[in-house]
Amino acid sequence: MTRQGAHSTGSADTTRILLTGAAGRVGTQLRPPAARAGRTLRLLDITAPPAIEGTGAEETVLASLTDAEALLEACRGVSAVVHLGGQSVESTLDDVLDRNVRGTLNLLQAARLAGVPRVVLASSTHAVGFHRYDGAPVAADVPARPDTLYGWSKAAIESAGRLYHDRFGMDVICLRIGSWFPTPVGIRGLSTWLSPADGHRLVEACLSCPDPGYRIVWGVSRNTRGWVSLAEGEAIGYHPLDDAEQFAPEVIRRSAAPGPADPGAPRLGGSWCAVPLGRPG
Ligand code: 15L
Repeated sequence: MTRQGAHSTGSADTTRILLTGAAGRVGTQLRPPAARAGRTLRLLDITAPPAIEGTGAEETVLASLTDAEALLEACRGVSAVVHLGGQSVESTLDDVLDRNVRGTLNLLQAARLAGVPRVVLASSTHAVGFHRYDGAPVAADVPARPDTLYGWSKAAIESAGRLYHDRFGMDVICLRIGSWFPTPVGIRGLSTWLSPADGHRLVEACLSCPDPGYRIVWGVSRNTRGWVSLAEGEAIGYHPLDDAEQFAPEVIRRSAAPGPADPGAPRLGGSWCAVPLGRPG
């Protein structure tokens, strides 16, 4: 393995973290719990992150993932990057290429040049959305089976992380995030939910575990109806505590009865497997 610019530390330095997509829904949820004494969050987004309560030391960088110079400056002096930025739903090929594929490659390159040893990448269930749950938890190492152009771009992001790990020894953890919302959305959400508290637990595990190397880890809570393996997350110290089941009666009451569209084992991507490809969501 060649180590240039970035290297695996084995340590768990979390004093200055670059958070991309910091003005987004998940980034905003993460800021207060990620605050801690002795840590500075460097928030990067194209729009100013909102002022919210409960945050700690923060710095703001207004920059696009397409701006390689700005990304390099943003990566200087940080101990890790948590990359949430980019396109978060289905969109045109240009959108997913620019915001997710090029944006992530730009960020990985900036992190490498700045000597950042660890990068956490937000991937998604939709990178493997065509896999079915047949009763056995789906492992994190199943091959890519994207359900959308967006999902394909997330598979590309995982693969870009692998490239930077193999070439430069950077620690890269890809989070196959399920559905990170305050409460589960719809019947599928009872299986794919990631509570905000567990999302924070997951990110902290990624930041603090020693020598992760390259990994893909599912980002879901400990859902009674869960479809995916928690073993890969537990191996890095992610022990989810929440379960969507507490919301099941209400979710089921509000949801229409399941139709005949997907009569067999459910596909992980749910209805995303049938959305028009490339149509902005
Ligand atoms: C995702 O990847 C999306 O970013 C998010 O908005 C949710 O829709 C989630 O997947 C999901 O599958 O629920």
